[in-house]
Amino acid sequence: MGKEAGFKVAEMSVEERFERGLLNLSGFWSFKIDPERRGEREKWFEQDLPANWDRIYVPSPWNEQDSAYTWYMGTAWYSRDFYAPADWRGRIVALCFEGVNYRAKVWVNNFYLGEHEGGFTPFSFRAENALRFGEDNRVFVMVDNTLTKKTIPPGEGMNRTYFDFFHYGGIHRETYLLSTPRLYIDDATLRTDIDGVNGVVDIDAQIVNETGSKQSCKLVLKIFDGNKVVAEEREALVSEASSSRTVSRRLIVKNAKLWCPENPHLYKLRVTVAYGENEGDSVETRFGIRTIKVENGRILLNGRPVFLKGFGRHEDFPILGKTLTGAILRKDFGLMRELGCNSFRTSHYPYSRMHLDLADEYGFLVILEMPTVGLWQGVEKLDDPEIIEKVRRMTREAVQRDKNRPSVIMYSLFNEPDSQKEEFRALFKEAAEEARKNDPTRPITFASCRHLEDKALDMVDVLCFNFYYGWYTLCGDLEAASRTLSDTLDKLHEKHPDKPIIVTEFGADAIAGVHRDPPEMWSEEYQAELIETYWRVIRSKKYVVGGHIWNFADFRVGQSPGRTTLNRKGVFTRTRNPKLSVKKVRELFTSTPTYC
Ligand code: BDP
Repeated sequence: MGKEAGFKVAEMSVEERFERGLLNLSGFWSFKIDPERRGEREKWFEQDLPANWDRIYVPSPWNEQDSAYTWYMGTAWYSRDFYAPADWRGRIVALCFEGVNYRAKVWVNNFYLGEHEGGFTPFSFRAENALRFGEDNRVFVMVDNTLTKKTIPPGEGMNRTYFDFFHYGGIHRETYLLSTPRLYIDDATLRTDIDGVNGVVDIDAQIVNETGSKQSCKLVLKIFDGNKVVAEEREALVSEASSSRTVSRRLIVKNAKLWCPENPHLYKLRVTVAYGENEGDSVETRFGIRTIKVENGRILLNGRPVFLKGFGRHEDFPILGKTLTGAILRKDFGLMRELGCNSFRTSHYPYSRMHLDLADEYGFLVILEMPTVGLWQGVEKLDDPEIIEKVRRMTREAVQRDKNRPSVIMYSLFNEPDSQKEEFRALFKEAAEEARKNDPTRPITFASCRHLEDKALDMVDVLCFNFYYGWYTLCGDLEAASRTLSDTLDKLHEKHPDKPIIVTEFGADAIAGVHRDPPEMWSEEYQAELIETYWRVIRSKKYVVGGHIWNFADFRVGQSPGRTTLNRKGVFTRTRNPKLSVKKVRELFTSTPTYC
């Protein structure tokens, strides 16, 4: 029975939910490239907006919005005005960026707010002291996408990247202002476990008091299944002036519905802290109740061994560059589901929140990869303290963002590093320490192309390998490729018998419309045949627990003699039209069960 008409508002608890203020800054911004780097010296952030600045859409890289910017690498300025609501006065306000490639420096009303390096992880700056509430405000963002041997990923030019994807520049993910009261929840972390039929949810809520005085608070933790509260805890606590404290509690969800690919059931945790007359803050995080473990050479999801079938992907689409909109993502996930995929790797950087939201909702098993690709020719010294600091920080930022997602089952800390060198071990140790410190629950790995020469395989929980027999070596010879793949896998397994193996990359370029009988490299037939050949070997090895085809769709790259404007290893074209191999992949994936 629903609520009766006579239900009294007074019966609703005050602390139920407090809304945060959010102001989305998507839209057309003023834009000017600054190839001579005059802007900072000439203090462009102090000026009135000159009428001759161009317009650019945020969020989206600048490259494909106008051909004048396609190959631009350097500094560019963004600016716009926005109104700061009058009732935000007295609150905390952060200016948040979900992703800016690669460096950003930010000013609001001539105040310098700060800078950030790294294109694929979020950052924010406190802005309340710079803002004028109830008035218009002006923000300037200076973005620099210059590649060097010390950027991550590294490179020396748009066509001299140490990674194989196009180096887009600009504000490519959402930007917004967020306001909270002065006593707020800074973080809510949760870990889940299974106890018989019940779900165990361990929650750490971090409460920060910037009100200037001691506050008596009420903390409410609620877990929702749809609209229904299925577990809850309330308690009184005192928050000291200028304090930050973490409250850890365990909630039990009776008869829990476990999150898994065939039923990705999501719960919602709401953490509320109420204080004073009627003030407070609430945050919500979706989660799934599931466990992930690596045991006896298997990856266990909720105790059951799983087999990962899917793709290495990229965020790439014409004009939008790295900004995959909701409609494109929906299309991609629909295609992946049709093919029978249950998994993908965020090769080679953390994807957008929206991207991973759909993975949570559709039940994909995601290997979250860090932007640490190309750490070989690009970086002369793997033990350079500057590199170590950046690797650690980017790893921390990524793990912090995605630690509550059920879809993320593993962290890949590098793609194809110089792991045949002894020095790589020290760098891997740093990255692994950072990942485990921020999240001890998920297995870690990296994608190796050094195979039997690799010196760091003992340090990972799961072995991941990229193979290109039949493409970069043993060209055109799928029989030899099959034999070599099989032998190499067996030797790797012999060396590391306790660790499960995933083949994280294998594939061949196919130019849509090129056909050859018998199959030849670059033809659609050859791509389909290579995929089938690899899949046969992968499935014949008990210790191999997954295979990811490289790549889901063709993607843009820099100019080089080895690429015809795109990397064509997609089974779909860049605009998601199927190549011949799609039919084959559907056959192979749908006949491969998720549980092995
Ligand atoms: C692998 C890289 C990937 C490339 C792929 C290729 O991990 O980024 O796109 O080769 O050459 O080595 O297609």
